[in-house]
Amino acid sequence: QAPEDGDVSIVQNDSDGPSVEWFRDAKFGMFVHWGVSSQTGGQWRGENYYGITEWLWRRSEASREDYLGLLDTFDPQGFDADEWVSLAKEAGAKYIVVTAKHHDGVAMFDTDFSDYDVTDGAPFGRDPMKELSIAAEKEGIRLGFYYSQFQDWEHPDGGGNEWEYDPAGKDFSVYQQEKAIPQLDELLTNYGDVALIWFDTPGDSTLESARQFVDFVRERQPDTLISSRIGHGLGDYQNYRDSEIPVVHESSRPFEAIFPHNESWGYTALDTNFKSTTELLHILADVASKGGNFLLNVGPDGNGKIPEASVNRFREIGKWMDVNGESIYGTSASPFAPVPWGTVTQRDGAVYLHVLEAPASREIFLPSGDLNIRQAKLLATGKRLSVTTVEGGLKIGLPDDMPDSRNSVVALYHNDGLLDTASI
Ligand code: H79
Repeated sequence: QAPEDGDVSIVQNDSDGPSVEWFRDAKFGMFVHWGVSSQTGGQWRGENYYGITEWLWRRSEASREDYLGLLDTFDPQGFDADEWVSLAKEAGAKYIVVTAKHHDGVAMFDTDFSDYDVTDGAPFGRDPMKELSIAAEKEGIRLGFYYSQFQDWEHPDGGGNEWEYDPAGKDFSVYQQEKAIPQLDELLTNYGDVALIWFDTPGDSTLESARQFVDFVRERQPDTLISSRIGHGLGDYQNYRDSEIPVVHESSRPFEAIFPHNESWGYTALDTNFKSTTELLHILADVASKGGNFLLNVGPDGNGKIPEASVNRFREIGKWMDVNGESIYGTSASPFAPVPWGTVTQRDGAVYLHVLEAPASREIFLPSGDLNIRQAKLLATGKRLSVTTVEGGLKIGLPDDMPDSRNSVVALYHNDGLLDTASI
């Protein structure tokens, strides 16, 4: 079953919830899936596990001893929090979300409420969440924690581990009270400002249980945002399915579209089919044109290193952002129906045309004649472009040599303020 975020038609946000403005404006973030299973890269005990490697325990149905034995070898001496944070920064990401605890139940931070953490329970002996929080604070980038609130395959009463424990004898509230809530307490107490808690897959958790998580986060850090995968229509922003971009985003909550770089969130040695930079830049423009954030994943390996292919792509995105960031950060959804040559974003007094496929005619049509345009130019070069009023809209002339074959942005500066979304 695909992870869904519950019934989004019943949004039960508390009206005095945290401000989502920074999140709405951020537009690009770095997701990090890292855990003890990252050591295997999908190859374990003579078997190849193609696809999502963070599900290794469930997929292999290994015994508790065997899977949790991966802690005994977890010693990523190559982990450097500054390196990860600098890469995010260089790429133009405004926030980082890192797996503090995934479904396997292993804490990637120092916890007093489980024996299974990488600090006391592994040779590593360091607290990577602590190191990341310090590095992020230093670089001025926000840090959020992924915390699997329902599935916990290590705790006998955790959700989603029926192959290991008898469901009939389980009491989810025991897990919630003795592990999940106390660990969230640690994460919201010992790591400075927590930008968000990325709850995932509500499973068959109850509304009461979800409410308890929300109330607890609010009480500890009132500004911390909560993902909609807490379920039951709760949460401060909306997640869609993995790798899904909505056709139109209709909720008043901001949204986030999440993508892995290849076919796994956790590190895999079996899949080098990374999405190209072009593809990633198109996703970025597409998501922004719907008004949302693009959260792009990396899966560092068992030594704490982000795969070179991901590093290169993040750097390329950063170079594009340096030139074209004006058309992404702080923008809102396109006011136009879909256009064949690309996507559109806007802010007060500006419309940005993301030309993903420049037509051979070197002319693009915008279905609005109402724009009171002062200037049209290519962001990359500053080159002025011609704008002509034609039947039903505007025609913009493009040069033969577009500056960036992946996405060249045309900025139209006008005098009409912010245009009504989807009104044209
Ligand atoms: O953290 C990432 C995923 O591990 C997590 N959400 C994203 C952000 C996630 N939780 N649930 N799912 C994804 C759905 C996964 C379903 C399956 Fe499977 C896992 C299908 C294939 C692997 C079930 C278990 C069927 C095969 C193994």
